[in-house]
Amino acid sequence: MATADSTAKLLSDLNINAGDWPPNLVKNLHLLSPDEIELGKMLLEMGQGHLFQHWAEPGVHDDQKKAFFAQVAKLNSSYPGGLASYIRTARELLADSKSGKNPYDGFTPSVPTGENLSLGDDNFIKFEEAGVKEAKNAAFVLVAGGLGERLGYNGIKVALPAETTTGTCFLQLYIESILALQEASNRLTQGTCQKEIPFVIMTSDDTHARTLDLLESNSYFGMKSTQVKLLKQEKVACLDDNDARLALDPHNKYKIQTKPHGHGDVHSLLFSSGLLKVWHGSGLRWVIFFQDTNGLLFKAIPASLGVSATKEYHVNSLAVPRKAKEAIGGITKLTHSDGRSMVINVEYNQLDPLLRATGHPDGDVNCETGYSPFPGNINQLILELGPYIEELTKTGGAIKEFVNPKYKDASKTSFKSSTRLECMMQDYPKTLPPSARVGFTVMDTWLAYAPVKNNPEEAAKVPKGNPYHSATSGEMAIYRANSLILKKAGVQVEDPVQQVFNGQEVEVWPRVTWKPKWGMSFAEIKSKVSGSCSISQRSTMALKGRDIILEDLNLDGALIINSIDGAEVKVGGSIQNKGWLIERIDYKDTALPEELRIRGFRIDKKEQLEETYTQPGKFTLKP
Ligand code: UGB
Repeated sequence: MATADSTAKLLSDLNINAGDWPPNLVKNLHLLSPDEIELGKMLLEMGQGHLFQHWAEPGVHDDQKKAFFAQVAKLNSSYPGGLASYIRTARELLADSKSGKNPYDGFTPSVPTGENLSLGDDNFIKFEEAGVKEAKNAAFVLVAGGLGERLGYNGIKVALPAETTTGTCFLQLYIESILALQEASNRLTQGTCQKEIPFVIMTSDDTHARTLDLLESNSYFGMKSTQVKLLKQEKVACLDDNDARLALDPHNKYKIQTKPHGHGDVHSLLFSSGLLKVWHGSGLRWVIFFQDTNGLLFKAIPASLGVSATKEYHVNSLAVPRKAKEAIGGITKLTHSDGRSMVINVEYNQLDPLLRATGHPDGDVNCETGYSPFPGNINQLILELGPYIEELTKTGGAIKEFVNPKYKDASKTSFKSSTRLECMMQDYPKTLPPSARVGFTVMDTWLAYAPVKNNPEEAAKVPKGNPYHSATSGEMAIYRANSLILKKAGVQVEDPVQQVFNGQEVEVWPRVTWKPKWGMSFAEIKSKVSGSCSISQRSTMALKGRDIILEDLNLDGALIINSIDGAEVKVGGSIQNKGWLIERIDYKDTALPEELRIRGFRIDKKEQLEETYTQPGKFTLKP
């Protein structure tokens, strides 16, 4: 009786009419704290009474009832504006989706202005130098919360080897690249204080523990552990119908079903972490965002950062030439009839209809260059920190969301399975004022973009000529880029051969790799190559040290050099051995490790010349 009395008192204190509340919740009210009751009130006001329909009598499942409110509290606090705001936005977006509203209604697309760079020319070298100087004023942010369902790999993607010649995984490559940039930048600007570039990794429940473990078991790949921060994104509530009724987990009636919200979460997480203000206070000027499996990315970063600094871009999107209808978004200027305008990524499936609807009867087609005039978004962004903080202070980091329900039928009244709101980090400019300086930097695809996203079966189905975006193509792209860079620096690199692995035809160049500290910029690489050098197609070269000079080197086999900073090694002469061969393997052969199977080949290390230099000094390697 005491319970019924106290419940009645609680209800009257809270100004709640018991008749308005689900009886199952009222019965359990005395179990709840004032904060939990407030959350319950909010849920009921937002039309979520169904969540309590299955609640048991007090004394049964009480722990699960408390766990339910703990989850609601988390969902509420991790979303800008709280759950009520999430539900309101969901209703609006679901109504728009049902009515088929075009998100670009009233906007006319046009080609925006940006910078087109070509490796090694004067412009490129000028921007690259400016970028290396600026790098010590940058922070890097890797979005790595996605599991990569399309790749079907069992581990986290950043643990995958970017290439198997050295076995360097993506996370190691990224960390070593940031450290190399840090060193090059501090060296170039000869600052008295040696700045450390902060590195943030956005994880999710799917990736957090394994990312932390990868870092810890490898001593953070040489970075100070204090330089790295992990920010975990939370999932968002799933929606069962057009009224945005929250979905319950099919296996647990005291749990709201959740799904990933997308990489756009990175902005609100950075904002709420307080890091942006700390960075600003310590004089940083740029935040550079990147994705989990692009082994070429850091080849494009210095010059792109130079473009940002020189052109004072608030937002700079890295882009590659895009074939019309290719499955990457196009960077587009959108001008509204009311005068608003923005430069934004328009997803490829929306660009063609948008063009057709706005006076371009052929839609998304190539221009005289053989490419679409709209550059392809590779989702690496450079934001200027000051304006970024200003904008996030207004928005709290909330990014324009979208919803993509799979409807049961044309009436669009019910879904095949629950849906949720999603957001993308590249949609950040959508809320910017027209005065914001938004531009892009285009570089050749071979230099800047080779992600690992597709599993062998899917990659093999990609139409000929289109990128596979597989582990096979991602690794081969690294050898190709390094070979082409050396070629540009004056080395005679033999032409590639075509080979098929896992049903994908790829160019196989010499397997050339180097530690990022060997060469972060084209100018630096060029300065480390002299005389007449040549590398045959069947060769492998791994330069694992900073101060290695190639001089009159003729390589036909495998050459591996390990050296500490300060050991200056001049390598030349004719090096010939059986080398390292590429051996084809079948991805279905489960006796082999998954990270090899998904490439369709492994490296058979027959014979090599390997030298290690552990003392500072000047050395010559000339067989
Ligand atoms: N990611 C997260 O950190 N959290 C999430 O909730 C989801 C993803 P995908 P997607 O490179 O060509 C993007 O799945 O989303 C991370 C752009 O939107 O690899 O299909 C995840 O770990 C698209 O415009 O890519 O497409 C990964 O690092 C185009 O540019 C990153 O987000 C495309 O990438 C991307 O996730 C591309």
